[in-house]
Amino acid sequence: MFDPYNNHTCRSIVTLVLAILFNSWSVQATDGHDLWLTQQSSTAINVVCQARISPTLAIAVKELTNGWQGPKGATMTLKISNDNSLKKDGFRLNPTEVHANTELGILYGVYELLRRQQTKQPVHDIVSNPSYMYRILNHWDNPDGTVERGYAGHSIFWKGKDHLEVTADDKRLWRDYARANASIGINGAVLNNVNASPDILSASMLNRAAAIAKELRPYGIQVYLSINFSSPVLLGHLSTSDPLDKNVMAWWDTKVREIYRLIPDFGGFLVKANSEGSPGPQDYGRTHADGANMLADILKPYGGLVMWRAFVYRANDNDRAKQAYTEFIPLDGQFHDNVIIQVKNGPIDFQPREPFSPLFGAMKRTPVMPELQITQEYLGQRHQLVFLAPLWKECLQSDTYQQGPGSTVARCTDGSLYRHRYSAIAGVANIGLDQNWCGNTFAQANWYAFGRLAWNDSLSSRQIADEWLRLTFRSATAGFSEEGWTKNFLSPVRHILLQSRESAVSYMMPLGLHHLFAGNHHYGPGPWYAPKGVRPDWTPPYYHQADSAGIGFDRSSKGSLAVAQYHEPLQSQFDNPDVCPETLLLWFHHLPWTYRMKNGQTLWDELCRLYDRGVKEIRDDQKSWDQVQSYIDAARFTEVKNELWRQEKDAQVWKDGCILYFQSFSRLSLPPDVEPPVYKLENLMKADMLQINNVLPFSAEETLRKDTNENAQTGVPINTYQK
Ligand code: BDP
Repeated sequence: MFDPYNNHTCRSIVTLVLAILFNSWSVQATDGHDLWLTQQSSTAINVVCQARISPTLAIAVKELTNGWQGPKGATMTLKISNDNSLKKDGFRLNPTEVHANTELGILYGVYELLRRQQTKQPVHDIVSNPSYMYRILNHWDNPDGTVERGYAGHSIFWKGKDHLEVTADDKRLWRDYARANASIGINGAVLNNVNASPDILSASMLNRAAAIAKELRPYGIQVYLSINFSSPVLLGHLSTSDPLDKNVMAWWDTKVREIYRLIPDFGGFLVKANSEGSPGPQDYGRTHADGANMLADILKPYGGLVMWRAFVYRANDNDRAKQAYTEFIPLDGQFHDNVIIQVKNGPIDFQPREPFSPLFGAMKRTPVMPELQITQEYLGQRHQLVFLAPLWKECLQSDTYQQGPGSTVARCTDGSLYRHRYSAIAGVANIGLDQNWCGNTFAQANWYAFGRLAWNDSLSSRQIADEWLRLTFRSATAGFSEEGWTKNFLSPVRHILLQSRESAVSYMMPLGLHHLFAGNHHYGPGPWYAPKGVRPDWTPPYYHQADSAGIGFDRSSKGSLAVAQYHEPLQSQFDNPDVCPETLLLWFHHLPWTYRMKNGQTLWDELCRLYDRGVKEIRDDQKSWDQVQSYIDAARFTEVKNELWRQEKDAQVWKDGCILYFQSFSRLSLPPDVEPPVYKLENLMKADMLQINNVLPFSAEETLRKDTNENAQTGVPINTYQK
């Protein structure tokens, strides 16, 4: 007789059906568009607003009314005050009152109050001031609607020159975007790519920028534009863009007037100049300071800023990591006071791990703003779960020693140590037209983390992860007990988040290795990648320097001398492999394969073990994720499950590609506890590393070869294999 409980397949089906039913009854599905703003409330509240209701205050009242989780029928007073313990956007909060010196301060206070209610944190006499005055997203969006290094669909702002009309849908989307930003304290958006098209300053594009600004304004988001330094030539048809030329200045003057007529609270310009082939003042024998100051002087009467990027490097220099410092330090003190120098967190380029840029703290007479990358260009893009708060915290907490111990990057840039007029921080956005904005559910956590850290750079990664997880997932599981949810969902998923960046470093570039990508897509591994004609500093061998003697870039006093750009005691520490942090060892040193690590292992064995550990950690994540199935809706569960499946495969390719390639130099065998590779180096080297999914492991290759032979007549192409 058929006995369902003795039949394995049947038992699985019964379990699956029960799981689906249980899941669909108890967990509400969502498409992720609401981000971390998922809570709705039906608890009544009276809001007393002691100020004239403006669009911003109307939003504050609406948010409070819709999201209130406190006692039923409570009264909350919103009040403009004159409190000198509060900075411009700061607020004071207690269970019955939010007060601030500005309307925006009140809005931020309301969002904080609701966040505290939803994340079960106490609300009593809280004073909160932002760490940075300007908390800005940089969108690398092009006027044609594409997004450079964007992995979440097309631009939310631009659709091409022939689609500049503003629709009701556009406006709704921009308001949703503004609301999400305001809820985490972001107050600025650069609307276009740093590789700026001159068209952005055309009258028709400016009109659209003005329409965007109009929707963002009530939420306190100022708009900025990236400009092309050659705009006077390219758009204005002048014969030069020399910043000291009178006609050029007059052109910019007229353009800036036009912008402020359309956008009275326009924030200013972001400029990438003389970097990666972009035009700049050096094309005319002028300095970065000449270029930045010319624009700054024109913007100054309107209160506008110039954010001038220090991401500069030339081909054929002996060490790309040194160049920004070399070019900018001599200019310290020459910039006018509405110029801020925007510096990427590391000296090279948003790698999984870099030391902090030596410009932080070293530029003392010019404000410097950190530029972080939210879009995961070098960290698995939309396909890998990597929570970036730990990476950013590592940079912000690094001690530069520039003003004695405790001179962290955060304190050198947020106004605590250097009293400049302005302080700012930027994050390269991961936002696009995808329904959930960011390409995958967990990428939203990085947008959230950037905003929270820009507001409070002393928050821990764990605090941010906890908040985000609660805000994003808890309301859909109202039927689950607090205890069960915390134990079975919050803690394991928090662990996945907090470990994810270190896992990515392990399976991609441990021990200070960097830029090992197989080409400009910056996705899969290619330590071997060095096609003829490509600039050396755009190829991995320039960075890893592997040879039969060892591996790593010698930036010590015997090498490129990059260590000299750091303040003591870091300079001596980085210079000596015995005391250099092992996480940065191969960033600063070229060491023998048999070099002894602190744990007694050889460098080679340690490298292999770290690659191996990275892969295993993703497998652990997969197991943990499977356990949380009943706490999340089926769509998001499956989405993350699939991505983790892919991430494990990617990690394996990274591990095998790097270990096998480096082994061709080390000639050493893998330690016995490291799992042997499943790919062949020759196949990895031939494969398209943007499509890691198409690379075949050994066993699949064998099967395929057999199949293809058998099906020789049908002509099945080799790449039709599907796992
Ligand atoms: C690199 C990106 C490139 C950007 C550049 C920049 O690959 O697309 O234009 O940074 O920040 O990491 O200017």
